[in-house]
Amino acid sequence: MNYHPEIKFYKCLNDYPSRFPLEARKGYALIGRSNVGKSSLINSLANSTIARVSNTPGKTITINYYIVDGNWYIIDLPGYGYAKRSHEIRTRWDEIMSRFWKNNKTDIKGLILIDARHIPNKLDLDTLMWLNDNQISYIVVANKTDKLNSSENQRLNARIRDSYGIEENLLFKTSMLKKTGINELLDYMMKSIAKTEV
Ligand SMILES: Nc1nc2c(ncn2[C@@H]2O[C@H](COP(=O)(O)OP(=O)(O)OP(=O)(O)O)[C@@H](O)[C@H]2O)c(=O)[nH]1
Ligand SMILES: [Mg+2]
Repeated sequence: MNYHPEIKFYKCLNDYPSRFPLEARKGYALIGRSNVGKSSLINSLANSTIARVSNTPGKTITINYYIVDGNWYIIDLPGYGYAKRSHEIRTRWDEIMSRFWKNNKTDIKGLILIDARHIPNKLDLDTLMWLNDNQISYIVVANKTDKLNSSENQRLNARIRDSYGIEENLLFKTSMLKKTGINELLDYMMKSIAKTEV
């Protein structure tokens, strides 16, 4: 499959859920550490440069909504865990995230994007636990697989399955650099959105 949906920038929000758009009812929100490739993923899915990619971690500090084929969202959430951010910004990030999920009357699933090279740290595990506690369903996408050698690549599935406790069918491996794994991921997302009833 080499289908690319029409993905358009929809809205940028930097504040509270009273202003969160509710026009479309479903979607995926990208959750991940800064610099893991969230914006790159949006560009790869769209096959065009619509999201800003940067070498400066923490660039995306707003909530960016993209609308896919006119009826569901991909939401680029601010990357978490950028060490240089102040405590105050970090607290605000937590608050925005918890309001985002709690007040969203739409059916938004999580797409946890991780760096394939790294094992989860406390922040990752806390985020995971928070999603579980709040019954938000999610998939895990291990990106930057181009940075792994072949034996690391072979061990990747088992490593992620063990550290994230996720079923294999909810685990995807991608490289935005080499453009691998994107079709499989997109295919899954489109099917799961089609099945979502809201
Ligand atoms: N080698 C490699 N580099 C990647 C890949 N995906 C993204 N990058 C690079 O990683 C850097 C960060 O990418 P972004 O897409 O801006 O990451 P982000 O998660 O949106 O970052 P924030 O918005 O800061 O949270 C950029 O230099 C990308 O080119 C990949 O699969 N392989
Ligand atoms: Mg970004």
